[in-house]
Amino acid sequence: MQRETGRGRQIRRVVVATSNSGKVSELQEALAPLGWQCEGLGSVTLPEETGSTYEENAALKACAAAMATGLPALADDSGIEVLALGGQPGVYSARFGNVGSDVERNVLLLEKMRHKTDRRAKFVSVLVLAYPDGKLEEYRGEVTGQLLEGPRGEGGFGYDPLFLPDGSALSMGEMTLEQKQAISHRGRALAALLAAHGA
Ligand code: ITT
Repeated sequence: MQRETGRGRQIRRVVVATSNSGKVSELQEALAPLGWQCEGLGSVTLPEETGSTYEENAALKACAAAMATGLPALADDSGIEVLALGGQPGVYSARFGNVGSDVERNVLLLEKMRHKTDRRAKFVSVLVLAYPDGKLEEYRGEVTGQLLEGPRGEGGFGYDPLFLPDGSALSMGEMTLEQKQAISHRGRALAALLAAHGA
């Protein structure tokens, strides 16, 4: 695979290569200024995330969707890294504790953080835009903050209700989609993608 640098190529349609509905909303909303037609995964199944980095896993997902559809495909691999837990769950955030739901993962994370005073954490997002010819573009975004002692807000998805971004009075679960996009890890990665494509 060859990684592209510089300005992105002309695109009319793109596959949003994620099965996470929260990510679909964020990606579609952010891509609107580019005028790209966003397609869902349809019958395409994303591969197992066998990589040990966000970059590898995002590339696996984006390439699989691009190969299967013949269209450029955009995938996100992301996670939350908690300093007091040595950076865990990180790249394994979706599988944390091998429990099934966002709520169960949040309960587990709060349990592991009980009595911990250092609550610093960061979200990381890596976007990979893969073309059917194997070329890749890669964009990364991060946001630092603190883990709350309990959930706040009903918005967003995943660990959002537990995360208070630095400089914010609102948890990411209390933000509107637009507020979250303006400061979030994925919002920042998307801003880099938009800039590279001239938006
Ligand atoms: P796809 O692989 O289909 O895109 P996924 O949810 O499995 O969906 P990841 O493998 O990238 O995605 O796992 C990232 C996990 O990290 C995700 O399930 C959330 O629990 C968490 N996460 C990532 N971005 C987040 C965000 O913006 N807000 C809250 N939690 C987030």
